[in-house]
Amino acid sequence: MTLRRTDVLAALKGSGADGISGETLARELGISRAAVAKHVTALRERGYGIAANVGVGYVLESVPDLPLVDEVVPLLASALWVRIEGKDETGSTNDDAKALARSGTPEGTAVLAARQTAGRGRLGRAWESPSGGVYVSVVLRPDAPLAELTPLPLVVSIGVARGLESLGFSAGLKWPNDVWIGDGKVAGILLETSAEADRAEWVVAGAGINVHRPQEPVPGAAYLDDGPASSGLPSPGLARVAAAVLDGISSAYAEFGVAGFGGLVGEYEEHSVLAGRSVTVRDRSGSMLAQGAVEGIDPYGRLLVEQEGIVAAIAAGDVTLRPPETEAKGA
Ligand code: BT5
Repeated sequence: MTLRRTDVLAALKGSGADGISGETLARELGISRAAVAKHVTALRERGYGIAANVGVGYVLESVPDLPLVDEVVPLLASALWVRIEGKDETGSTNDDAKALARSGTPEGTAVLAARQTAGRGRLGRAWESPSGGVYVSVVLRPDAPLAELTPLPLVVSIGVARGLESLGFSAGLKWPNDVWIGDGKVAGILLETSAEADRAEWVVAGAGINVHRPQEPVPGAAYLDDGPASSGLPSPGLARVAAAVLDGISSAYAEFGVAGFGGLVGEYEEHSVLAGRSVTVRDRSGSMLAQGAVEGIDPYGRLLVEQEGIVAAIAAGDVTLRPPETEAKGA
């Protein structure tokens, strides 16, 4: 959104139910009345409800429930976020953030979208990205050897979980990169990195968060809308979710920078939905890496699975929970 449009919006918000005349707006912002009218039209096109009342002027009546930059930025507490781009629709915010990263955008750049047409998960899988969710990708430039960055997806997951907890939700973590609410996946995280020699040039971390339950929900998915009913909280708007998640990522990333994953592994384990569970872990081709009981996570972010008295430390893979009856039989 252009600066002037942002200024018009801020003035409308500031005037509240009293409203503000086009003439006053034009004078205060040093622009023509025609320019004011143009910005008001553009804001309406973005979903803002703005009435034009005779004798009063413009009155802001409603703000759209969208992760718009102008709604998210005022809610952010962290100073990490120096540049935020917003889109109604895009292919993948990870692709947009990667393009910005390649062109030298600073650490702390974020790209937000209200929906994606080609949202991606890991290993070429799709991420369903209809309206009603938050899709955000951030550019990080960690100053560390690549080998130390393997736990970064777990760090970002902790950040997303912190964000959701700050809104009153109880979030669980499923290794390596899922955030759960109850029995379902509410958010997924996708990291993509470019390295030179053994140092990361940039890392793009994308998170998709399900907020409003769509008409065709993804099987096995959770939506934040489902959570508050039991907790008595109102469903948060998309801008609040986006800001909370960005601030959560920033806080976990800052701690990772100071103390490494060793400082966060306890928090990961406390939230792990896999603790003590019987699981099967497969690699990208579907071959089984391990089957057994989850012992925990090590300080490198690897999943520890005990099978027949031997503990395997697994750096990457897909985990399926074995049904409780299988666990009981195996026990
Ligand atoms: C992930 O992959 O969970 C990473 C998802 C990352 C999405 C964000 S959105 C912003 C940024 N831009 C992108 O293009 N991507 C990132 P993975 O662990 O591979 O899980 C993918 C699987 O989750 C799919 O195969 C489905 O089974 C399931 N799935 C797809 N859409 C879902 C949704 N909206 N909610 C829950 N599960 C979903």
